[in-house]
Amino acid sequence: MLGHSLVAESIAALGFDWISIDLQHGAIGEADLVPMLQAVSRFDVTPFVRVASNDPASIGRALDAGVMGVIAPMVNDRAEAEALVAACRYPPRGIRSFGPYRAALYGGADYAACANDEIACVAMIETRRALDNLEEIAATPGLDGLFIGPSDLALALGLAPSIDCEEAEHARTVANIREAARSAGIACGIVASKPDLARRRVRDGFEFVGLISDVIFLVSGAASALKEVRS
Ligand code: 3PY
Ligand code: MG
Repeated sequence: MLGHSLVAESIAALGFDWISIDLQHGAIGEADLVPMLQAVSRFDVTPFVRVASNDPASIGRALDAGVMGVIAPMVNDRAEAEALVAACRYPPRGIRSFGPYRAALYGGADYAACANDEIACVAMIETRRALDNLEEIAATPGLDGLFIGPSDLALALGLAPSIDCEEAEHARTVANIREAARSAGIACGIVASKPDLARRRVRDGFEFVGLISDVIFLVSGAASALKEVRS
C-alpha cells in the first residue's frame, strides 16, 4: 500500500512467495509501479498487481510494466470476468495490445510466446452480485483464480467490514467460494491479517493467502515497540 521501491524491496527480501502491489487501496500511484517492480525483480517472488478497477487500459499498463499476475476487484458477473480475462491475454485469446516495454526485459526473450499461459488472471469475489453469479464467474474460460476480499464480502452480507471476519454466515460464504473455485478447477485465495488465521486458510486448502499489509506491519510494529518503551 506504500508507494516506494524500498518498501517493496524490504518485503520481497523476506521470502514471500508473491506480493501484490495494491493500486485500489493505499497510496501507490501508477508511476510507482515500475520502480517497485524493479526493486523486487532480483528476488524469487511473483509480482502481482491489484488494479484499481477492472479496466483493460489499466490492466494493460500494469502488465506492460512487468506484473505476472492481475487481481481485479469487485468482479460481479460472467461478462465482467470474461472482460478481465480478455484484458490479460493477447489475441486470439483476448484483446491485450502489444507493447511489453519492461515486461519483456523482466520476462525474457520468450515473453510474447509465454505471457498468455504464464500470467495469472484473478477475479475478486466480494460483492452481492458476485455471490449470485459465483459458479458462472468461476467457470469463465481462462480465469486462473478467485480471490476473496473479506471486508467487502462482510459488507455484502450486511456485516461490519473486517479482514478477519469470523461470523458464521461469512465463514459459510467463504467456504462456498472456495468450493466454487475447486469445482471449476481454479485456485482460490484470501487475505488474512493474523498469522494464525492465515495458517488456517492454508490448512483449509486455499492455494494463495495474502498477509496484509505493509501499513499494518509498520503501525503494529511501531505501536508495540512504543508501548513497551512507555511501560
Ligand atoms: C477486502 O477485504 O474487501 C479486500 O479487498 C482485501 O484487500
Ligand atoms: Mg475489497
